[in-house]
Amino acid sequence: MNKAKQLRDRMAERGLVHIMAAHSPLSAILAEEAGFDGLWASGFELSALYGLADMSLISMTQHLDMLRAIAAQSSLPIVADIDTGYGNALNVIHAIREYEKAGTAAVVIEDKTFPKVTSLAADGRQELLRIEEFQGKIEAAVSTRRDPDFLVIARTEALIAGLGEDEALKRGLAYAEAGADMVLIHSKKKDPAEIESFSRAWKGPVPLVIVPNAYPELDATRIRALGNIKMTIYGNYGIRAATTAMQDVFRRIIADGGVQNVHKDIVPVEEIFRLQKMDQVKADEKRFLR
Ligand code: SPV
Ligand code: MG
Repeated sequence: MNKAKQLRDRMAERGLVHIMAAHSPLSAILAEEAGFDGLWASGFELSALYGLADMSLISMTQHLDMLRAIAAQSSLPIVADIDTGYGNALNVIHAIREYEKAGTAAVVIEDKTFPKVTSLAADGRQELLRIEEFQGKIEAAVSTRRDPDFLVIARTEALIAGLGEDEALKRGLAYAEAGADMVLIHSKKKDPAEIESFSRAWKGPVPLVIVPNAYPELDATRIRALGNIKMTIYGNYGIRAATTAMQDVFRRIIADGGVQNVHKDIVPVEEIFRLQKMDQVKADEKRFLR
């Protein structure tokens, strides 16, 4: 089935979908096995994977290459984080064509100026586009998609930029009016009150998306109680989990002067073989190598 339809159907069926960040095909395989509804091709995670800050340094080509590699190893729908759309509305047209061809189910475009700066950094320079200009980018995305199920999600950074709830609501409504299928409201407050208040005040015609990176207490039960949030994106958990595990194991190997202790605490190589589908390789060997 087409992935965009799969994502829309899942949202209709479950009321709330859980989308896990993936920075590699392996992380995508693990997310699918764990039971997530979809994957977040996160700009933050891919930047971190390259050892770079999340500030428009990774090119669209790099992001698309990784997204295609992920799509080749997963049956889950992919929500692509295309940041600002790589420029103005004309760049958005090109991006939507390329991301849709790559098999993406949804894109998230944010209303910051290009080049962007990551949202969660303290004192980040957060400059927003004029509302009309961003509406043009949303309209460009909506009119470019070929599949009407392909989701265009407009992300407002008004709360991140410290402009307050009224501005965030105004922007969300303007973006829905421009044709966005959903509005992503982002916050870097440690307390979910800002998001809960926005959700209660939101009277727009489309549902909301959140990324509870900064306010982890807002769990699925509390999200569902709000009623209008239909997608939650776990935006940096994959790269943080991988970093936690590697930091721990690498430090222990140096401290222990060898791998004699850590080997018991990490997956055996057979588990990696399983994830690499070595069974299939073995079967193909038997069948075709003569
Ligand atoms: C990402 O994962 O790239 C995001 C979410 O956009 S955040 O980093 O919290 O802005
Ligand atoms: Mg991002």
